[in-house]
Amino acid sequence: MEIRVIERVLKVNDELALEVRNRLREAGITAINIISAPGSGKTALIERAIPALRDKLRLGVIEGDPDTTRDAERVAALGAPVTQINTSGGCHLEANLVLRALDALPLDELDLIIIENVGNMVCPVNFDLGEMWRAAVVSVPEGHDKPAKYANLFRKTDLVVLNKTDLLPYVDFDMAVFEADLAQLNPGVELLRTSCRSGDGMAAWTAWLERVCGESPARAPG
Ligand SMILES: Nc1nc2c(ncn2[C@@H]2O[C@H](COP(=O)(O)OP(=O)(O)OP(=O)(O)O)[C@@H](O)[C@H]2O)c(=O)[nH]1
Ligand SMILES: [Mg+2]
Repeated sequence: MEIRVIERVLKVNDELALEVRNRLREAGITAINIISAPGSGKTALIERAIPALRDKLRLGVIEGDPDTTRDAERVAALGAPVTQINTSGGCHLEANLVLRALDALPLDELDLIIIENVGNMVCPVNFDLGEMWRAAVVSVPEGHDKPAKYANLFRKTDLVVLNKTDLLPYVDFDMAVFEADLAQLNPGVELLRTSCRSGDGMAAWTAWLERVCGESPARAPG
């Protein structure tokens, strides 16, 4: 019985995600869904991308959090259009929330929307938000075992960002195990090593954003 209920929720979500995707396509906008545990650096990566892309892409942001507008305030301080979704305790974003958030963004003035999901490595994975691309972020202090333990997220992502590499000297992070687990789960997945603190890998991160923006029309099936 419970399984049927969950299937129904996902079906409704998928229909609304299609509506989001169609609306974005009509507006010529690429959308990226960023998923990670709380505190991995999702907002920090967005903060780094905003000034770097300023003269190249028109970037808007949808922030998802259970409570507060703090992430939206960080993004707005850098001058990017942003809207905050509060899930009131909910552990993931759903397409109906994103659909409403689109109404609060100037779609005709944007090329790219980054959707920052609620900090959680499990719940957001099964909910299509209408995005064209997914990025999974994991940070060094969380440990090298995260891909293996949260396999579903790492199987279903286009990009993996390993953030906080500036902390590598201070924690026991086995890069070989991390890379081997990732290769097994998602062969050939792109991996970026970044530090929002030192700036390492930031050029590759913003280059990835630019590249997927260019590739999205070809990728999106009718
Ligand atoms: N040392 C270090 N700290 C970082 C780095 N990236 C982010 N942080 C810090 O990590 C903390 C969390 O960063 P956020 O960007 O807020 O993380 P988040 O994933 O958006 O967190 P939630 O929205 O709560 O899920 C902040 O104190 C950041 O300054 C990094 O590369 N190195
Ligand atoms: Mg955040």
